[in-house]
Amino acid sequence: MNKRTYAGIPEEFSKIETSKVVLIPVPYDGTSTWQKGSDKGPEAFLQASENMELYDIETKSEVYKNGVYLADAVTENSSPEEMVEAVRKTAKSYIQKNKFVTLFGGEHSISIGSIRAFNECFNNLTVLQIDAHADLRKEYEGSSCNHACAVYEASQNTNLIQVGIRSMDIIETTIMDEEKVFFAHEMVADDYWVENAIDLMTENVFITIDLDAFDPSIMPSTGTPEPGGLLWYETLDFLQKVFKEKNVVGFDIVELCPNEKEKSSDFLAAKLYYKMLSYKFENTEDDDYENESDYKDPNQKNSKFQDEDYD
Ligand SMILES: [Mn+2]
Repeated sequence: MNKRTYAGIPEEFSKIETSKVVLIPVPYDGTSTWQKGSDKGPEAFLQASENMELYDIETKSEVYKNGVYLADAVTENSSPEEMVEAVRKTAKSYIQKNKFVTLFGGEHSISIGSIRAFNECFNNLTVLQIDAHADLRKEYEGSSCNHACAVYEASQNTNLIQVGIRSMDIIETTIMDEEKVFFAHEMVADDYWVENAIDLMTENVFITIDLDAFDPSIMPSTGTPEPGGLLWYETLDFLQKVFKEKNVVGFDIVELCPNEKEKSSDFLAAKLYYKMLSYKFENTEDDDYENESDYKDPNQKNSKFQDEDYD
């Protein structure tokens, strides 16, 4: 039997040796507090991806031809701490192979592991968190690896930028750096939040997207939906600018909590993932081979992926 490939792409584009992208599924839902089910997220995401058309109209590209290797899922779930460590190790092993590493959760606690891996491999890392919730608790329900603590560590040892936030506990105000937070209620009235957010970023950026950042009208299948969220095109516009102006070193997408009767959320997640790859590799396909050598090398920690000739 043939091995399953991401989005059903041909085997020639799915081999580890030649793929520029690695996708690591992390079907973990050990600490969620309200609706369970984000452990089913990766499977729903992969199924939706298999039913998605692979030509991206906007970037006029077929990004899958850069190769996307579907890694074995990280299934460690003996404890939140062990899961985080397994995610860190797995992600780091592929970063060290010079792959563009992406992860799909699972609940948001998996990002503690992804962020650790990227922070170990890249200098002056910015973590861009797009999320409805602040996730800044130092500890929750006896663990520092709870989903409510997803970016506490990042707030202490990376340049954390928070976008779309509209729910938090008062205790988190003592940790939050409001200068680097874009609250949803302020974003609606601010024409400059995109530029302002990008101005706060260092060169190397890891993006963590909690799907509950999106408005529940377009993303209902998530564990803790919050009204007043981001819409599709404003989010894509922001992401495209980040990919263009910064060296995005990897990303994760979390908290898809699939619902049998509501498949559009699965498709949003699938399309979002593919859009982000399309933005990452925009400009590399139609041009000549020179661009190959521009591909980021984690050993050149501050190298920029695309620096000129962008239009
Ligand atoms: Mn979150």
